[in-house]
Amino acid sequence: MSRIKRALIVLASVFTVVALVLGGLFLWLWTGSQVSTVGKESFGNELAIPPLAPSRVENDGTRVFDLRMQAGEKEFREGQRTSTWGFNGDYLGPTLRAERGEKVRVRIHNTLGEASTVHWHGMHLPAAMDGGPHQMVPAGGSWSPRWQVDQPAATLWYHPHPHGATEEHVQRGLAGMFLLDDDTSARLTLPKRYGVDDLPVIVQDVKFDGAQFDRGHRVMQSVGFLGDRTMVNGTLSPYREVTDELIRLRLLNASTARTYDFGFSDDRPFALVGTDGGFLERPASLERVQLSPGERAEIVVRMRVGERTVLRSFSQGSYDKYADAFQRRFGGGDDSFDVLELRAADRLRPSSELPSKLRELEIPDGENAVRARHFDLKRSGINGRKMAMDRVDETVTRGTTETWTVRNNNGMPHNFHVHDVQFRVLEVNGHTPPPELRGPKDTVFLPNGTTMKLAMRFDGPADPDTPYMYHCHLLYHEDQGMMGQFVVVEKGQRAGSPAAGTGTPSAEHRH
Ligand SMILES: [Cu+2]
Repeated sequence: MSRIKRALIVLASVFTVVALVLGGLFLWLWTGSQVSTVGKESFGNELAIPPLAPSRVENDGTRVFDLRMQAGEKEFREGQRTSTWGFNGDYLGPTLRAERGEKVRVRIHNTLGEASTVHWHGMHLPAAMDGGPHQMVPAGGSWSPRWQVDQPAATLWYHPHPHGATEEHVQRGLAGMFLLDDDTSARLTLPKRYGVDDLPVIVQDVKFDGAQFDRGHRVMQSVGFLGDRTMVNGTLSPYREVTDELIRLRLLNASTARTYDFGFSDDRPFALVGTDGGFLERPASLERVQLSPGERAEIVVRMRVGERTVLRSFSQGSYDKYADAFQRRFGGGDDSFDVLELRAADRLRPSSELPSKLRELEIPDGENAVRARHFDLKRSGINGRKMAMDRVDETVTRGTTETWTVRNNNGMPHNFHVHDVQFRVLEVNGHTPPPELRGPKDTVFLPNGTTMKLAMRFDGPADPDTPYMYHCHLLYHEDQGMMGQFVVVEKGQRAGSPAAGTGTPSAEHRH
């Protein structure tokens, strides 16, 4: 054999071995990356319902809440004490509730060992009250934002937003619901007894390492943290006994990176009545509703006497829902979870039929848009730029409507959240949006290859120095800088210069 021939054989053998090792490694990662709890949950724990936050009304009519950010411990599993953070308790927070037109103030006290913020996700309010990265609440400090509720009834939520640490702070347990009511929600014959036939459903994925949370990211998980099981309202393997024919579930995806595709184990249809910012025009009958981190959906499901059904998150096995097989597998899109078991009592209270019409939408249709903006989503930054605290990326004029076209061609899933506004989805890849995207939205999921055109109106007030955020709500991406800032100004006014560092809470100085 010639020397060349021998060398070639050795080279070919080495190549084959390397290829086999890499192939084996990939196969191991591929199979190990799929998680399912379907059929494996015991549903042995009664679902906890976050308490309604107490409030008092001051002489001028302001409703005042108190939120204390605190460290604690919670026994998610018997005998295992997990270190946690929470509002007014060990994990998560109470449900705040206010009416349209009401003035509210929230007295926040941060007893944690580090600075954080509290952001009112979905709320229309002045930028200085928004609780973004410019309104840091120092360790041991307090902050009392105030605003007047001026938007339709909706299921909103609150969570920290400190730049670079949002994923960790939410994961430790800082999140809660903020429900808004109005004349329409009072009038409509929908299930509305909180904790009885109107249930908050805060879904998070979680992983344990011994007694503690495992917050690590696995190899190939470019979306961020993905847990191996789910919990609702901080309850693992939860069940809830229900005593009414119609049950309203206020679904909130409070996970840091995971996208769910909710439905029921027996594929029964349900009525979608609301999206992020409130009611749809009319109920839509669906079998699935997909929610990426930060999104909400209000659904109403019909129960029969004595039966059980499971709220499940299904594999998102189609290109439309989650792009290609590779992204789906490593982004959690192939995973499935048994989330919550509903157990109907042997006698059920009759419920009124659902109204056929819910409300007139208050979101703009884009007709009078004065400006079109474009946002290209990349993990390395939006429109090619990483978030900078002292840079205003977009300046919008108070009282105007704009269209924002958001595109994801980044080869991985992202979503897009805009502070202060509820927008209308005009188009998804050039088509009319499906029913679940026809209501008021503040967060939308964009799998790779998606372009969405949104219409939003900026009602102010103007504050050229204090920016609102727009960002990917996959919190790992947001922390890494997939975020930009916009200010609302009066016509002809220029953007100011926001503070470079993490600011002190500006609201604190005003009263
Ligand atoms: Cu992202």
